[in-house]
Amino acid sequence: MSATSRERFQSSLRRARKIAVLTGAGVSAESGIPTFRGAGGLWRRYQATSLASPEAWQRDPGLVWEFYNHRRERALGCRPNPGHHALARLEARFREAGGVFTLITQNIDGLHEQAGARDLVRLHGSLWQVRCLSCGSVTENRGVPITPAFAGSGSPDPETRARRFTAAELPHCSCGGVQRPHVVWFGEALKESDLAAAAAGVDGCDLLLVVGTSAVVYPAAGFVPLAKRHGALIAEINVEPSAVTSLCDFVFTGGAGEILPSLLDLAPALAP
Ligand code: BJW
Ligand code: ZN
Repeated sequence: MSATSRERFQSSLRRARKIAVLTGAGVSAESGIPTFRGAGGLWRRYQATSLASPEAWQRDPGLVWEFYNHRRERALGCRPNPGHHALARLEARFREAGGVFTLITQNIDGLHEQAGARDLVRLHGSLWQVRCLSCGSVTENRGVPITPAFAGSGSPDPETRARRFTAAELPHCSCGGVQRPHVVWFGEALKESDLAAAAAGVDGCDLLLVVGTSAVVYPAAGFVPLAKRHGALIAEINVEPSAVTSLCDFVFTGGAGEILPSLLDLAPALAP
């Protein structure tokens, strides 16, 4: 990272009145949550659509729950890293100074919330919420295992043919309906109000930070060209180039947990 690039970025940060941040799995990598694609990514071991899809749910809901139960188990012991904390501090400081700040995340792990993020748009739902397929109610559920049948089930094997879990062993709502993870799978629509909140945050922003995302999944990735078209400066923080690197005015290469505190905390006080 050259000093010039950092200084130019920080001067843009100082002048900004409206900031949006789009985060992906990479921001949580240093907390111990695996990313989806790339080295150590989840999708290297499981086909992207084999478990996080409506088709997989239709085929074998127990296998899908085994996958999410395993991820909940892993995420339970994970804490926000310095990158999550730096973003939460920037939000607090920027708001105090009268700026508009929107954090848009594709992550479902809850680590931004744990770090103190306030104005957060969770585009792909939450690992810690379940939705009833009968009455539609969404409830917080932090239980690990998700039901006693999933205790010690570990990492699922999509190659396994035999169904391991019966319908009765899946989580159920008080109305009797089966509950599914409250997350957005491929081919499913994102919540309109979340899309509207994200679009409002990006619309007219001076600066968009794109942190730890491969930017290949839509509509989330579309917020980057949208911000660019509206004249925002774009800064990327990632360990490697993404699908939107060519649109970026600033590219900071490295781990979010290392780069974000040094980049954001050194910026002089904002004065919108
Ligand atoms: C670090 C780091 C460190 C590592 N520091 N960095 C337009 C064009 C083409 C296709 C489409 C389109 N519009 C829609 C589509 C289809 C589809 C899609 O986008 N497909 C593409 C893959 C081609 N989109 C959808 O289906 C969406 N739905 C939709 O559009 O519905 C339309 C509709 C309307 C009306 C009715 C019905 C339908 C839904 C997308 C849902 C995505 N869901 C998932 C799973 C969520 C639940 C779960 O977690 O299980 O979301 S898939 C997965 O990908 C997850 C993530 O949020 C998402 C993005 O991944 P992310 O965060 O970018 O992670 P990685 O692993 O890809 O990247 C990690 C990055 O971190 C890398 O760059 C590393 O280098 C970096 N990194 N360590 C900083 N320490
Ligand atoms: Zn119900």
